[in-house]
Amino acid sequence: MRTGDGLAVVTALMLGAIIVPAHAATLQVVMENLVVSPAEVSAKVGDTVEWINKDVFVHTATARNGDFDITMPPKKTVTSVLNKAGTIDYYCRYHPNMKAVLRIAP
Ligand SMILES: [Cu+2]
Repeated sequence: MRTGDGLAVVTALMLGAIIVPAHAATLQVVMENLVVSPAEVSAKVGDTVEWINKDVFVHTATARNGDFDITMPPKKTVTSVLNKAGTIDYYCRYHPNMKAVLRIAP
């Protein structure tokens, strides 16, 4: 490889880092048999969470700090976009033993 080629590659990589926006991810949180899994999820602002309720009763993902309160009807999936950073403890209002943590990076 000539020196010029190497420089071009490095330049392309640098441009890529600047131009390509961070990909927003979609994460899945499953509620099944009264358990939230995974119990701890790391995400970023802009990511989408698919809240999947596999049980036959309603669940919620209720943030202790009030940042979100999502209701999942039985056997339904609800999506929400994370728009605020923070480490959020959340639980189900109907089954307070269902607890999990969502770490949202800025
Ligand atoms: Cu519940």
